[in-house]
Amino acid sequence: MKISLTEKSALIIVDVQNDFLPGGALAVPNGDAVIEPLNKYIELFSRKKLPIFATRDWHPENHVSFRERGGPWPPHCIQNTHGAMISDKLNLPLDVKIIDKAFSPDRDSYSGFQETVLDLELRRLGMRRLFIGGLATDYCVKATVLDSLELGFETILLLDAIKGVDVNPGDSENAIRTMILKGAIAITLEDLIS
Ligand code: VGL
Ligand code: ZN
Repeated sequence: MKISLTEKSALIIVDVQNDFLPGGALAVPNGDAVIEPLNKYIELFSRKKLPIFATRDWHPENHVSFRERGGPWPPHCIQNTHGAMISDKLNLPLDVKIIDKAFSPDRDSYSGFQETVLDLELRRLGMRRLFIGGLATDYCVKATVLDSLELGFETILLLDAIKGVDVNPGDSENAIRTMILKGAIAITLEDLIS
């Protein structure tokens, strides 16, 4: 499906952090495959001076989602550690807007909108159309896309710039199906008219 980059378009890059990449504490299989396509989207948005946001999973050391507290995950993305840093292979512009999330010890949240200023910032800038990619398809990308739709943004899922954890086989496919069912428009780079 062809879609154009309007002046009200923003790019949202979800959690492309060292811990979610090969060698990281919670590596997403082939997670690094999102970097090259994301760099192409970044280039297109930068060229048009459109805003680029990058979210970070930003947990305290004792976060409730960690196994030692009964959660499902090994410790990952601990605030200010190397694992929590956004990959330096991503060519982010200097004026990228970083959105930290899931920073409360006793609450997990997968969405970039939950308890953050992302919605406020996007509205302040007059953005209506959000292009969303990153990691992981079946967790933070899904939650961010569903909140984006709920908040009334035109929501574009970047199919060639997402990878999932797939704790259960098919989780990512199901997540993609759900996002599309709820109204997300799935595209790849060649669908973009700029
Ligand atoms: C994520 C698992 C745990 C994600 C974050 O960014 O998708 N997944 N925390
Ligand atoms: Zn997390």
